[in-house]
Amino acid sequence: MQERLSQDINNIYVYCNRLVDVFGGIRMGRTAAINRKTGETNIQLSFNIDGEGISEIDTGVPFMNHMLDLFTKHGQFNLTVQANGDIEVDDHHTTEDIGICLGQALQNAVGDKKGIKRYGNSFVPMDETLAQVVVDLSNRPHLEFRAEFPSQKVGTFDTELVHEFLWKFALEARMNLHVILHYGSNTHHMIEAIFKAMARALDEATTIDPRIKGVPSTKGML
Ligand SMILES: [Mn+2]
Repeated sequence: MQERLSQDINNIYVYCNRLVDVFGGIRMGRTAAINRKTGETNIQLSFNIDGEGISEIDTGVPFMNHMLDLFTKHGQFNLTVQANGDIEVDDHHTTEDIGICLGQALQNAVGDKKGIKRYGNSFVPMDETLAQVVVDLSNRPHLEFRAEFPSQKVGTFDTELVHEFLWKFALEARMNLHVILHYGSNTHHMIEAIFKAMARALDEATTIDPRIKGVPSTKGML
């Protein structure tokens, strides 16, 4: 009940902000909604930076559902994703296009970046694995990916798609994203620790620090 209410409030923010974007005014909350349809995928996504960790994820790719669910929880975001993609081919297009939509949503939701911490760094262990993710919401897209997975598959999911997802996410969010897998042996643990560390690093980077006046850059803009 409470989750449903929170999600409804999130949707109200998103729809109000759409009206604000069209007609002008002040945006409510740090939210964004993305609808993207191509010959390969059809994706509806809504995102709230200042959420309660509530997700409603249906991508048709079970492993991505699991990753986006824990990304939302550990980042204290709210996220809904409805994706219908050509998973009869493989999970490539769907995974890549969710990365695009989530990146656009983050970039839109974070807005003018006034008062945010901008940088985030997080280490997350998962049993034998230790992952670190460092981000800079710099408006300069870059993915530094220092991870190798021992298995090519987790369930039916191709593990090479993790790089594909993260690169499109970094590109569209226009952020520096550094992923360092320090050690580990279980591929499921490794990917999960990366998504959790990324969530926590982004939670930190998007946090509003009352000491920061304006945009946190000596250039005066990001
Ligand atoms: Mn798991």
